[in-house]
Amino acid sequence: MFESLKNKLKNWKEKITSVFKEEKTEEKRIKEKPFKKEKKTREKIKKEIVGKKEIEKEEIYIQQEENKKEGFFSKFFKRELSEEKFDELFQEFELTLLENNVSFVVVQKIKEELKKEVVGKNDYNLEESLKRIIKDILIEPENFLKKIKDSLKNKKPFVILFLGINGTGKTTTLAKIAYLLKKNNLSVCFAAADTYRAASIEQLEEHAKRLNISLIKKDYGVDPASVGFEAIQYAKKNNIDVVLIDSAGRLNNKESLMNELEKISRVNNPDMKIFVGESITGNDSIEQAKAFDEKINLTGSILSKADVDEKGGTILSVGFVTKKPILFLGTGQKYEDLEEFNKEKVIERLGL
Ligand SMILES: Nc1nc2c(ncn2[C@@H]2O[C@H](COP(=O)(O)OP(=O)(O)OP(=O)(O)O)[C@@H](O)[C@H]2O)c(=O)[nH]1
Ligand SMILES: [Mg+2]
Repeated sequence: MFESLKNKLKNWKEKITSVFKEEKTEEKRIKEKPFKKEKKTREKIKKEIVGKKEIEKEEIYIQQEENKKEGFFSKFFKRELSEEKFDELFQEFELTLLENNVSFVVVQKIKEELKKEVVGKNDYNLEESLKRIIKDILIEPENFLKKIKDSLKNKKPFVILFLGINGTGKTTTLAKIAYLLKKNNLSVCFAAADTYRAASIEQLEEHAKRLNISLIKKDYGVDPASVGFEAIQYAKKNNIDVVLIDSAGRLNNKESLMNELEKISRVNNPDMKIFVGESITGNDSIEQAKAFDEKINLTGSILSKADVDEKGGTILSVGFVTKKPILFLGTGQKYEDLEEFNKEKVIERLGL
């Protein structure tokens, strides 16, 4: 996971650090040398010139020359990394970040913050700065199970709607969540509200069987909002804690399908609306999350297929762009392959 971005980050950190070291060495060398030279000249002049007035004149002259030189060196070298140099070095890094699925706004944010920390500073710790900046960009989610358990004290069932475009892993992720909830002693039922895609109901039925969970289904082609509604009624009657509503994949630019999703949300009033996107898709996932959030106000996202994501940029960007946390990462095809999102873990994976 994240190998590509991790390696690129490492290379860039080394590069910028070596530029910093070179400038420091150069500064030391130049600062020491000219003053030794000036001292020598001064002694020589003192010996050569006779008469107090002349010596005073020369003293002033030499002092002026020294000041001039010191001014020049300090101006140049006290700014360890000039803004121009930083921009030049960042340009390459910017490309790397974009190539690794980091969204443009996040790249600009990193640039702006990093600039504040390193340009014109005598000393800086690039690694620490990058770590802090990325940590600030990521959003730590609330504890998922605690949130559900707290809510159940006041209202039952807790309803979660899964949504997103086609084939991102919505149904698989829903089943993984069911497995997690059951493991934590919460009862669950499924609403087969993808009444559109062929075999979608049978797919969910298979998970229901394996996990020993009740499934509420209707025919293909019926209003998906009504399936959610029935499942909630079933849960109320049977004292079930959590209803998980599957939904059909839909493109965020298809207005009628987005309106249908809004209806599912309005009718069933879910406690959580979770966008399931692929972590490998990059900017597309980020744009989709934004569009779904604008339409139905997401609780957060789950990014699937993080196990095959070499880049990691989507994971860095989705939260920042939607201002909603990533709740989990999907890390494989088994029920256990769901990892609670954790800032520290992401930072660690990036080698920071
Ligand atoms: N490697 C990997 N594969 C995953 C992950 N999550 C889901 N998949 C696979 O992605 C494929 C699509 O998963 P589904 O759960 O059917 O996706 P969906 O969003 O419900 O698809 P539609 O209902 O057709 O829109 C399946 O082959 C899953 O096994 C994951 O975290 N890692
Ligand atoms: Mg599905």
